[in-house]
Amino acid sequence: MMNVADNKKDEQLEEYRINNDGKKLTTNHGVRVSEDEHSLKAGERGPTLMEDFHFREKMTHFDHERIPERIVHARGFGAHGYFQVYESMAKWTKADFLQEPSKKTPVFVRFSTVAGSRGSADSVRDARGFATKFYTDEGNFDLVGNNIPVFFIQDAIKFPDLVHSFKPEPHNEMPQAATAHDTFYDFIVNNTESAHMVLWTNSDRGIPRSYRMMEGFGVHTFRLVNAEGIAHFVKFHWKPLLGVHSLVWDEAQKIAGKDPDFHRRDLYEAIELGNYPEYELGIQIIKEEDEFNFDFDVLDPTKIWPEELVPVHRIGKMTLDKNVDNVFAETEQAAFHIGHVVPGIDFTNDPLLQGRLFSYTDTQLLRLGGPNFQQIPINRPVSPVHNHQRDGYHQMRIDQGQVSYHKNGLANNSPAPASPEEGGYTHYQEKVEGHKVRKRSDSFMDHYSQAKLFWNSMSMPEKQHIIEAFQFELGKCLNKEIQQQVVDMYANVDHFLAEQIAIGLGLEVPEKEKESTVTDQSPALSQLNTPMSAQTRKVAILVHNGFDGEDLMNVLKAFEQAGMMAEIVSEHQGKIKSANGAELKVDQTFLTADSVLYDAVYIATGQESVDALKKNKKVNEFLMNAFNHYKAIGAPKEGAALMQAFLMESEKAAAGVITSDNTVNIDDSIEAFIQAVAKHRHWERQI
Ligand code: HDD
Repeated sequence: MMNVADNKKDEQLEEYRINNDGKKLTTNHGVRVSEDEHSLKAGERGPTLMEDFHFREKMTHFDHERIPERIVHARGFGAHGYFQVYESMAKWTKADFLQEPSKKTPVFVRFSTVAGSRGSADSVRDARGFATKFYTDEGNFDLVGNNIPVFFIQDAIKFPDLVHSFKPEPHNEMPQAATAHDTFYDFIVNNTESAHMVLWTNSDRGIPRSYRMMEGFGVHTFRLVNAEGIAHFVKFHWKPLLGVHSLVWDEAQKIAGKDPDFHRRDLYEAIELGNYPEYELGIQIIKEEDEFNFDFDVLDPTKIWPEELVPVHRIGKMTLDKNVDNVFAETEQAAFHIGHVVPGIDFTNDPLLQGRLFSYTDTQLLRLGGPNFQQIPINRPVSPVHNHQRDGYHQMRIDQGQVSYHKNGLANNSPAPASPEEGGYTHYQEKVEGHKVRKRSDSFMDHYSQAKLFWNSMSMPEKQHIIEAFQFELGKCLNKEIQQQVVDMYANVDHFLAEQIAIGLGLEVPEKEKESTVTDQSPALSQLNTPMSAQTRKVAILVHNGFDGEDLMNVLKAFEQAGMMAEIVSEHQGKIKSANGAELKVDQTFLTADSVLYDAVYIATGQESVDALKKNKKVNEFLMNAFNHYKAIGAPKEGAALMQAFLMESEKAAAGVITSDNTVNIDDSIEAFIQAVAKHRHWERQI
């Protein structure tokens, strides 16, 4: 972890941290309280007295403890960290935090789901928010992105409609945190610019394995501007070093019940254990003069710039190394705004971006109760703030002096505007002229080509998941016409996709002629082409009394060396004994754990242990789910017997199930198992 002296934001937050250990209880006015269990009454059985200021204050504060949740991205989880650039980006931008590799810029990241309310489950099908606040020496830069590089709509004026359509339906407030309902798909078929993004949300991207294994995208085209005033179009990416990986849908649904906090727990635990999540910042650059040289409009937020066409330069790395001390104070009160930019980073005329520039401050005024939300510790920049803005609810500053206006003579015109050389922000001088119109450019009208590009780029298992996701989502729609309209809409993308959805729902298969003619692929879009690693993967070791102690010690050592995390799962908590009488502490039982909460399962060796596991119905369910969710299963020696029922199916079914006979050296099977874990899932079983 970056030490405090190294991190200006942490140093600043330290001033606000309160340690209550060993302290005396007081009111908010600092008066010590002598009693906190009984309100002040007129007689032991008498009425409570108004003069009980401690009761009144405690109750009033409690009554006011909630603030409105975010209208979107209500459920989120944040962490602190830092960012370092690999080499100076001076040729593209003058942004100070992108110049010096030795400079560590503090960051705060909040990950979120979009549709669900604050108490909803983490593993729902949805886009994920990926919002980063860089506390730079020149002020805060917020990169408020998602884990999907495109958006549903092209113009911000449609955002309230989009959100109303995916939120629970107003007449019965169902369903929670899900797009599988009529109003959402009614919106989609009537706003076909969404075709591309809906393909992404119904792909594996909609159910990430972990916030640590998820890409992030700024989505919009921004500008980088260098010291000479030369601008380039830019798109921002976050690339997780652990690769991009997802759950399977059945698993995601089960997790929503078994552990609704699955993603926040995963992030929290990883950071506590020192497995700091790392993401590289990538940029794609297009020269201003090349603006019209592509078959997409660079201002259209429903389009990607295929990486094979416009390469992603990895320019630096972000490390998340500290959990928050207080979720409400930090994560809930964090206020991101796409308009928070620093010199060297500027906007474009993307109509979605332009509208967002209004919405974010507006929403904080309500949510955080007034215009001084920038002074809340998590939002405060580490650079100095001096201006003539005054007063308002919850003003924390005591600005001194007689003068609160510009220009002034009484205070020598201070604080005074800074020249560009002194770090003053100057807007890129783009020439704009035009008629006032409520219109969209024709160059935004191709809604299907990139959806087809995405589809073409998927591997077979990924395509199968998309088909099943549509069958599920539309299967939950009550209106048959809407279902058919979605199928007809996707016939414009890919006929096979539309046909498969139609078959699953008993609908009419549309004609083939409509299908997009795009044949290109972008391999970078398939998650199977991202890094695979066993590091930080969580394994359940199923074990019972009578296990082979020596084998298990070797297994635990090997897992640790591979950077994996193991939990001992058994029938009851407390301790179990090996065949030789060695004791082992149990972490979870078959009641508290479930295979959906692990990346892989390992059956410990030892005849007595395996025999006991065999008799347990829950073990069978554990293994069946792990198998059906394509996870690596280690079942060497006696454990192989537990896998017989699954392995009889076919050779493909055996993929990722590591067995061995009793004579084999355990080390070989451990190594094979670790490699199987690194593959994330064994999709061969699907076919
Ligand atoms: Fe937004 C929150 C991302 C379009 C209006 N948005 C919000 C958050 C993220 C995004 C990650 C949560 C920030 C946090 O953790 O506090 N939003 C996006 C992306 C978009 C997008 C990637 C498209 C490229 N958003 C968008 C539009 C509008 C908004 C078009 C309105 C014109 N977004 C909001 C908001 C929120 C918000 C209502 C709710 C809470 C908040 O801002 O602070 O203002």
